[in-house]
Amino acid sequence: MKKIFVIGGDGFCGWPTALHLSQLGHEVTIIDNLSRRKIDEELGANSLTPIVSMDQRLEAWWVLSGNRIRFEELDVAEEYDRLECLLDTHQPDTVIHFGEQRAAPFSMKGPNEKRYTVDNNIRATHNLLAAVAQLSTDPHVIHLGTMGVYGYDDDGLEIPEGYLKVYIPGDDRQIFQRDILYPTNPGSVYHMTKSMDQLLFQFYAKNDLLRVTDLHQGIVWGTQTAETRLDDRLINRFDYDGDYGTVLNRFLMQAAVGHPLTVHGTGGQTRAFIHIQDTVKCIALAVDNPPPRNGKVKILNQMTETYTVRHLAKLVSRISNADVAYVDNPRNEAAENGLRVSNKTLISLGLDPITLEKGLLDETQQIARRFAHRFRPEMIPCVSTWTDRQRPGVLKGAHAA
Ligand code: NAD
Ligand code: USQ
Repeated sequence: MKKIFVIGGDGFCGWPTALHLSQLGHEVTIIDNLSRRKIDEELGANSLTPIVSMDQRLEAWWVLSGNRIRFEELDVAEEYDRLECLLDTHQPDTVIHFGEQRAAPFSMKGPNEKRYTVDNNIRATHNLLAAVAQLSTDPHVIHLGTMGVYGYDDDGLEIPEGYLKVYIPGDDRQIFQRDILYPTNPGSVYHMTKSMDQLLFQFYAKNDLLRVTDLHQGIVWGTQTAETRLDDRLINRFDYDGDYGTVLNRFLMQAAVGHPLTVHGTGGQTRAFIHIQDTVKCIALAVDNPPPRNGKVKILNQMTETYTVRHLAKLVSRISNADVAYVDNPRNEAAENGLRVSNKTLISLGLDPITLEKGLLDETQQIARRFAHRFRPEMIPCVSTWTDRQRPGVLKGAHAA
């Protein structure tokens, strides 16, 4: 069993991961500055599910499971000395890094949010790497990256796991071969920070021989996992507002409250998806399978299915009778794109994915309908526009399909 630090362990992916690893017998410490809860307050938003304080969460877990999870309230981007001291004192085997500002619309709201996202994310990642490089032990760093670093060029190529073999013709017809990071093409300031993270990992893996796994994750849907279901005090957060709510969870919530499903533009954007239960399984697999100290970052694509946004709307509409509304797209993104992704490593390690077809109805009934009374209608529209050429994604002027 391992000593594991979970940075960002109060968040949507981090909390169920911390519980799952604790359930498996690992000794877990959560590090979080609780910034996600503070941003909700600033935005006037809330999790659809009622989440209790970190102290109450951990007390409930202790009573139910008999396992203690330690918590340190710490800003990884700002408090370098405390971070280094914690790592030195506890000497974790694995550090899982979820601690970043993760919403693309929030990162595009204005200069303050752009600067905060870059400052927070890049400094958090770099502080962690600099501190780990200082240690005498050699913890495995697992980072939650994103599929969005690859961009959404639609030319039919299956996106490989992080690296691309390229053949470059030289002057004398000699062909040079290189293994390069797949060229990044981020679509928001948030996604750009994840592209920049990649270079930080590449450098520290090469220079300090750090062992790093970067999980390029698709959009996570669902709410509950086997552990968060055990008690309402362990419930996971469910974001539905125009900044933090991701597309499928927003559609599920909209269907539950009788709001038309807000498809941006034509809905021809194809994206990669994964259920939250599979997220925690993948991370446990990554914990068990660290890369060798070979100077190279291990990059895995952590996704299970791809869908267009309009297909998702159809699926949700079919089980809920919700109307579908095509609204202005507030984002500067391709109206239509294809997406083929290789996820062969996690499948080969034993991941058996939860599919949308199987999990959707359950999710709608157990979470979206149950907590529908908590939703704030004013939080539904996506009003963060990428440039002044885009319009907010509001229902006004849109037609129901
Ligand atoms: P979240 O916002 O719910 O959780 C992030 C947590 O990190 C929060 O609890 C926040 O308080 C904490 N945090 C942020 N900055 C910090 C700092 N400087 N110091 C300490 N703690 C800090 O986000 P999430 O949905 O759980 O995402 C977790 C990670 O997974 C992110 O890096 C995100 O980019 C990545 N990811 C998420 C999704 C998704 O669909 N949610 C998909 C792909 C990748
Ligand atoms: N969309 C709609 N209607 C809505 C909300 C969104 O049509 O009401 C569309 C968006 O325009 C976009 C697509 O749905 O084309 C996906 O948007 P999203 O908010 O669900 O996902 P995204 O902004 O890409 O970000 C989320 C997480 C982020 C993670 C990323 C994985 O917030 O942390 O990195 O998914 S990925 O998309 O694979 O890069």
